[in-house]
Amino acid sequence: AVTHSLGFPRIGARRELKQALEAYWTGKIGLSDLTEIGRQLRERHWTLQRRAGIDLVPVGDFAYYDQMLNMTVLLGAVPERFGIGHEPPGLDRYFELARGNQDQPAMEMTKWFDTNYHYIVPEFRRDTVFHLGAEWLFEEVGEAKALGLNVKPVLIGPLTYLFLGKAKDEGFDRLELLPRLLPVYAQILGRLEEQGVAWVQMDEPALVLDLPADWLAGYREAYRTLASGPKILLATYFESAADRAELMKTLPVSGLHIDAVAAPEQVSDFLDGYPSDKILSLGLIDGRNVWRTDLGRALALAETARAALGERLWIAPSCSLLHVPLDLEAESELDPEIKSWLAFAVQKLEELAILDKGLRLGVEAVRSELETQARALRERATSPKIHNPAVAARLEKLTEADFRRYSPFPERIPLQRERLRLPLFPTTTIGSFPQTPDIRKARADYRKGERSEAQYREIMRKAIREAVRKQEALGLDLLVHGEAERNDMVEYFAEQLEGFAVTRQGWVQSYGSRCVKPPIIVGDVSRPKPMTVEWIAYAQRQTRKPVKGMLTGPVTMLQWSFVRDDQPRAVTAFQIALAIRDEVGDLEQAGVAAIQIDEPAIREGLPLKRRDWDDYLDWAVKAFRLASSGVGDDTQIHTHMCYSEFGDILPAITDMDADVITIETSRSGMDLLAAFREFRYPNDIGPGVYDIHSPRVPNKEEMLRLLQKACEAISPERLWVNPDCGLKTRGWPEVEQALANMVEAAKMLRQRWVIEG
Ligand code: THG
Ligand code: ZN
Repeated sequence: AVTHSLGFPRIGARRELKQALEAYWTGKIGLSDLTEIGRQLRERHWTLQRRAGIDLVPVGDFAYYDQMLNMTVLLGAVPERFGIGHEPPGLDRYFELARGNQDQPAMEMTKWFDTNYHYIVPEFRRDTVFHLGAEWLFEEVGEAKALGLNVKPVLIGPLTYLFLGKAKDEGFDRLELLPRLLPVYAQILGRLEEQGVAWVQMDEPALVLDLPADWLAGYREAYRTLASGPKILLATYFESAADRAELMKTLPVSGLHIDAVAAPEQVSDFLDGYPSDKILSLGLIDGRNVWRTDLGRALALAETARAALGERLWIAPSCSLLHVPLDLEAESELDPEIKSWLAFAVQKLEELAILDKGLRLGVEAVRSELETQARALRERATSPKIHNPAVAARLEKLTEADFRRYSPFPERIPLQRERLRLPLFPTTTIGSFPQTPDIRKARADYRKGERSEAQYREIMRKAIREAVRKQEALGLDLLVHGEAERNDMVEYFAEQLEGFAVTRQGWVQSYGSRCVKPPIIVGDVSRPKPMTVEWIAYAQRQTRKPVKGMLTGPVTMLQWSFVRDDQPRAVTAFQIALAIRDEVGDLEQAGVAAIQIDEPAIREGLPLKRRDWDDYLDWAVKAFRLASSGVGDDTQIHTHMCYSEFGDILPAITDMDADVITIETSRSGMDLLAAFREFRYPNDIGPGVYDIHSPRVPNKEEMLRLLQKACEAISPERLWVNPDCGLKTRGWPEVEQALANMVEAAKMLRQRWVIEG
């Protein structure tokens, strides 16, 4: 079969692209240094894929910031507000789009489907026009061809491109832009054809979403218009496209790609009456997760398809490999047994090559590879590293009462107020304070063994003492310890929990130059010993004001990790919830009166199809309640969420029954609060009054205005005063100034309230 990949990680084995980008942005290297590193990475990654046996290598999956932003400049759809005009932007202006400039905020960023990758959202207006823009794609095709490679340019298809953008004019439907957009796609395809390109991959993952009928009709129009150029492989992934099978089969394209990992059952829907003029590409290797493939099963599925399709069967990973780390070989410290269960991008291509060999030469030819893989999978299925009977038994014994606080909120809140002794409009922060170079260096040195544990702990204690002292001086009411000891809010806990594995080099791009190392949930989760109590208790000993305990919630732990594929997500979430519940209990025992359990990822965990929402929200809310409900009425549970847009899940958020929720609102001028008011959110709420994503220090009048606006939506005794999010990415001087203004604003509000009230 023809083997291909839909896209490949671009950041580099040692995050070379990240280093180069950040060095360029700070003026340490020049443009030609940056573009030379980009070129080398492309060459290295293409060659690597070719050597692994990939017949058609993807071109156009590389980007200096984001592949969606590359589409925007390729289509000449740069927002007017940047004043760039119709000339294609060079890299400098391109970075301004992504990161903002003196006059203009950056283009918005949001999650790419249900992955943890963020793309730059196209901005559309009624008068948006398109024209052929940047030459980058054609240059890269030239580069790859010069290396003697068979190339397959990758574009985001016109409907998905429009659907994922945002209409910036009121009462205007971005689908109206399709007729203006298609001629530019046709031009791009024409240029690629001139370069001798035979196949173009058009990513249309929007097809797996709940699309309105007029959008579906748009697919017919679009692909009829684009039928005359190079052959088109229309790619869907992340979910089943079975609902669209009839539409897709009748589009005038030369091939379809479907995800046979996320939705293996759809293969038969597509094979059934598959048109004889099209190839079918099956995504057989999971591009979203890190587990080795059950090659026997994948080969059997491929053989079924081959019986129907013959040479018209192509095979590939399920989606772009952008979402997994590059190479497992870099993980020299990972437990060898666990390692034998895993495959990163490079290993996934090796798996694909085995499938291809099996298809070409028969199962016998790959017997030993299949055996080795099957043995690893059998060992995984029965390993004591995975199965912890005590965890299973504890889940078994849960009752309704474990998911409920003792008393309802109206009875709890007076007890909490009395215990915490907070004023009206209490001030607090979300949890993290600036991670200073000292703190980062101490952690790096400790990891390298250049610093003893005792020295490391003393540096962290000092950071905590200073954070507490600063908060006291600022006059904040509910303090935090500042999280100096944490690298990342998920990794920190994953390192300490049984059932998780962490990597040293397993970087996955999050956005631009930013990466995360998602932990791997390998087995049943449990907590061998307290994870945060010592630090919080230390902070509490430095002050008479209350200090909040700070934890990451079960849904966020799950969402930002690679998850088990051998049990439902809900079961894993409940296991994590129990581990956190133990930590909450220990914090309470240690006298901590307020405990925050962050769930920033709860909204983004929503399944792609609406029909799956209720089921997800049901277990996600339960997981949070399981983690948080073990405390007495007078212990206050906080939660925090960012990336707003939760208008549509407010009932679920209310169901979480946190005593206090802090949310991101300042960027939207408190718009979100209208939703909370309409819904009559019953518990305490802290709408952020200070946008921490920008170095700008808001003044007290500005924050007071936001608070007064908040008072119109929330009853004043329910209102908290806090920033939008954690402060770890900011510097101390701006943080101190902004928090001083925030405390001042709260005082002014209290005064007015006393006078008027
Ligand atoms: N932690 C984890 N996943 C996340 C976030 C997180 N996913 C969603 C969201 N937050 C993504 N946002 C960011 C913001 C900053 C960084 C990464 C993702 C970042 N990373 C450092 C870098 O690339 O330099 C690496 C940090 C490190 O050394 O661990 O700045 O907060 N798990
Ligand atoms: Zn946040």
